[in-house]
Amino acid sequence: MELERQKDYKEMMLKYEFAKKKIETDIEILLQEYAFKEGYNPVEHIKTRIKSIDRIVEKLRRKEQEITVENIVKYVNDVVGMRIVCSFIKDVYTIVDIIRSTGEFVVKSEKDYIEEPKDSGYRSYHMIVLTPIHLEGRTEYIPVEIQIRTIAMDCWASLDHKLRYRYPDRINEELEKEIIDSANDMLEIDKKMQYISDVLNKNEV
Ligand code: 0O2
Repeated sequence: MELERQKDYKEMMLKYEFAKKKIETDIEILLQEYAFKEGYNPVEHIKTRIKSIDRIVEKLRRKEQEITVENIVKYVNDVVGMRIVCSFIKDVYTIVDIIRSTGEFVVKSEKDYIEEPKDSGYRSYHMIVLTPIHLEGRTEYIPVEIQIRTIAMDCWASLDHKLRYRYPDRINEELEKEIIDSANDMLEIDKKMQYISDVLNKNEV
């Protein structure tokens, strides 16, 4: 692809690589410190990725934008994406608070798809944070999308993504309803597990 040969494209992708490394380290330190202080680790696992060029192009097309480096910077906030999967619903908000309260990132936007799920049934908490990268003589702020969700929400999202990707034209109204139902089943599991965890926590005191 022509874009990939351009010097400014390569420079932009290098900055995204730096931002990925920076946020991975920062988040790991924040969460390890929390686990040490509280004696409880809310995180199951964390995954960070750089969006593939094909997915970047697809996103720009979806937004009806020309495929240029400027438009990637302007319209694609999730070139660097981090997913934090945690145990219980309350853990999601604990992690959101930890990220909000550190001075290290600037929180640009937040979307609570747990309080207000998407029509598809998708649940997750999204944050776009601006991550500082320190370059020669200057600091630049690179956006990173952080998705925070429970294991149950993550399980549903992975399967939903797989089905939609594999069968883009075969999900009819009936199957769409089944997918939404299964998202609601996952919510029930999350609520039950949260209840059990709360009861056990209370008994511990
Ligand atoms: P991929 O391949 O996962 O990266 P924006 O990103 O803000 O410009 P939008 O659509 O408003 O555009 O963002 P939104 O909805 O806040 O978040 C988009 C991302 O959330 C998606 O990224 C998915 O990762 C996830 N997501 C949103 N809705 C669904 C859903 O119904 N099912 C599943 N499985 N995931 C969802 P991408 O770029 O679309 O894809």
